Amino acid sequence: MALLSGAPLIDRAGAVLDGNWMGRATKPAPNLYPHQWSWDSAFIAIGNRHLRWDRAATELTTLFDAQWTNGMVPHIVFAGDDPGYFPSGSVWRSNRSPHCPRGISSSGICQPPVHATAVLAVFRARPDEDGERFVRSLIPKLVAWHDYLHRVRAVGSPLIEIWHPWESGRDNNPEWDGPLSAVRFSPDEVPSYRRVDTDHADAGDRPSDAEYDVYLYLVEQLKANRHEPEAPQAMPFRVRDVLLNSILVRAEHDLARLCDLVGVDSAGRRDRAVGLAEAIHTTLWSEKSGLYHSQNAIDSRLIPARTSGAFLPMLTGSVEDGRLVRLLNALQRDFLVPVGDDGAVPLTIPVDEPGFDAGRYWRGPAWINMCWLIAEGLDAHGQEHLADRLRRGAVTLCAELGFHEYFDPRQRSGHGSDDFSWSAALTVDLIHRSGG
Ligand code: 9WN
Repeated sequence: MALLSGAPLIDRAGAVLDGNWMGRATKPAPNLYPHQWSWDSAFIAIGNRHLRWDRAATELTTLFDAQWTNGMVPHIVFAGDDPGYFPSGSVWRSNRSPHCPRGISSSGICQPPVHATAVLAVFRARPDEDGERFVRSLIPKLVAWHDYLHRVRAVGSPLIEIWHPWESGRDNNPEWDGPLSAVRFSPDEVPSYRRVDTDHADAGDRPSDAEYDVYLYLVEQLKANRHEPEAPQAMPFRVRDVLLNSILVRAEHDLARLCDLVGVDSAGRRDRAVGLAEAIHTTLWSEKSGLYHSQNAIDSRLIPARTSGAFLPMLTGSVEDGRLVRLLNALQRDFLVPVGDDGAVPLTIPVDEPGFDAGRYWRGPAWINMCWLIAEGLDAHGQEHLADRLRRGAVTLCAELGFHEYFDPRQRSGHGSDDFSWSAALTVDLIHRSGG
């Protein structure tokens, strides 16, 4: 499948990645996100491996240099106390945790673990001595990272919990509205603050002020617990995110592959992946909606919102046939918007879902990383034709409109930041892999 005539687009994508390079890592966007973000770095490395292999490897090494001693990989590694982003490192006070390495300023929460998948991709682009050295240096860190998730975040279930919407990577997705509305606090429990994201992006594309208040309240709760609560059951927001858990299944398999490649013992990793996949299939499937959902860990109920996260369990490679048919129908009927010749991209939520907002982030628009991830899951179930449609749609949007953070595919408009790194990087990956 040649996606498009790739060369000029790859050059433009490379220029975005070069422009956002900070010396040892890539910022997600020039102004809106001036630090290193965890899952962004994984997507960036997946693309940059085709252009600047050394940078792709350095990107991930830098991220894991900031790994906490308990294994957590922080969602932001701050490049100084840049006033252009809020909340900054001085708000997070990660040094309150005994686990945060000295001299590192980071947030105290994490993001979906795409990293083993990224390390495997980077290795495959250079399967020589350099590649092996890189893999060997990261395997113990990936093991510690996955172990942290199972040890600290699996509370009364094999499924991993998030304690802040930012940990999902899909911050103001409607899935979190219900659990967030149950978080009670008084205004004086949120220190006064000034948002700066709306200095760089249209306020209509960003979360509301009320959402920011809850985000900040949850940060204060985590800080009060020195970022690793002794009683996680008491955390006010606890969700078993369908996307994060599905990504971890794929990452466990990829970590086992990495271990096998360099002759390191991978005992138990595949069993762990299979066990987690089983928990996803048993707990997060709704026969009524014909979709997977996240679960509110506080009341054990599935969160009813229909979102593109519903398709991520395909990353396990083990969705049973009857369910697969229902997922594919829902994807094509309710989520996909046609783009160009035989391309399509999934909305974050269907147009008729309560809360749909075509331009507001994670409440409607299409994202390039979600196209990439869902296409991987489709491949894992023999649905290569549909996977290619998504890949073609993603590349077409970036070719036509530029490397925006997210897109309204119906109006053909770009939203959020321009020159967004993972849109550029994943476009490079999609074109390379298609032979374009
Ligand atoms: C908070 C950097 C990050 C992405 C997330 C995206 C957005 C941050 C924000 O930007 O979140 O982490 O300030 O809005 O939701 O997925 O990693 O690109």
